[in-house]
Amino acid sequence: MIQILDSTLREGEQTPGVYFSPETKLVIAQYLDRIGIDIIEVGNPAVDSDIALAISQIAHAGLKAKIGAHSLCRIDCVQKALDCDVDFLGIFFSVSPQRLYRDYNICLEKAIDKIVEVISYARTQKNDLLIRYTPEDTVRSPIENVIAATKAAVKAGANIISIADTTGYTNPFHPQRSIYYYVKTVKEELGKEGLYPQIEVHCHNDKGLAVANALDAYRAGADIIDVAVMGLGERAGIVDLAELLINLIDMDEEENFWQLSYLKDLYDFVSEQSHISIPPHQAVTGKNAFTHYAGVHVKAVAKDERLYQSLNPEILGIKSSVALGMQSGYAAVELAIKQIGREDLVRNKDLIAKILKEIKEISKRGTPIDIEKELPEIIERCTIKQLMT
Ligand code: HCA
Ligand code: CU
Repeated sequence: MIQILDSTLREGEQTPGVYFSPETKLVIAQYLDRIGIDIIEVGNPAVDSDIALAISQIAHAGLKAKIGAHSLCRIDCVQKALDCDVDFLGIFFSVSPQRLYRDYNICLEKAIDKIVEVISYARTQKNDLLIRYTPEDTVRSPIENVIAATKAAVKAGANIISIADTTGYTNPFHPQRSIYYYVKTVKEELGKEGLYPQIEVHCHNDKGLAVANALDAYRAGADIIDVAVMGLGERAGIVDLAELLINLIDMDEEENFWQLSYLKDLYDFVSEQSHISIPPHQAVTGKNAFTHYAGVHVKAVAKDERLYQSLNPEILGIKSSVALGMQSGYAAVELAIKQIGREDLVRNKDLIAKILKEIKEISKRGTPIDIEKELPEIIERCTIKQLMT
């Protein structure tokens, strides 16, 4: 069964301007745990003492999820993470020629020695620690380098290998530039030596393909997929938690293992704490994700919602709704009137026509009409007009 690693607290906090206090991090971790997330990556304790405190508090909070820290490929950093009592440790070090020669200034052999040394150290410190090794920028690294480094990492004690699309480079349509290819090849090559680590994938959204690539990796046999609430992260962020889960449960072979009804509260909380609003048309979690507007649509969904919905909002604990404005027809006005408890007016066709006319006029201001607040006022004005004619 696929596992989900949420990195809202680590990658998500790499969104410019975002800071989650240790208290906020704990609340987010509790929501993630209730949803059924398998691994929560909290952060790199070497970055700040607040992050170390948050990791330690969450690791001792009695959650079902495994709690993880992120670490540079250095023994002092690994030790800081171990001091927080984590179940999971992610160590990253790139083996792409561009990073080796233009950034780290070492050759591949030396890099592998370092990776082996640090992973071996972590393994000797904690026997049941889940150790992930990520050759950062995996998909822009020659596959031979990736295979050499990951083989050595697993032999040194890593249980998980992550294929990172650090720059959102992959595309399911390019055979050798797809995450599918990297997942399949690493699995096959390591398998030839009797090495069977779990395969994780970390997909950035630079070209808007993060979720598509994550599903491509799943198709290739990935075991763990990284996500963040609202897809937060460096630059264009990573895979959005809600979008991924909805696609996984949509596949016939995958059952719904997650408590999706907590998503809305979690997203509202993260949006508030990050000071980043959720676009209204955002898939799954946007305010309009299940709102129907144009006349033809509303008339159809009044009969059966599935005519314009491929998802059932009830699995998210929410109901679909209608919006009112220029595009509306009679069906929308009738539904909205019922929604505010004025079924008594539905048969008054002349009044409905007046209300619709006024709604269309108001919509020209270019902001949404608040049904609960504005519709009663519109009804009152139109009722007076009707009495006067
Ligand atoms: C980073 C880069 C990273 C690391 C992923 C990992 C990436 O911010 O450190 O360690 O598995 O995208 O490669 O997020
Ligand atoms: Cu990343």
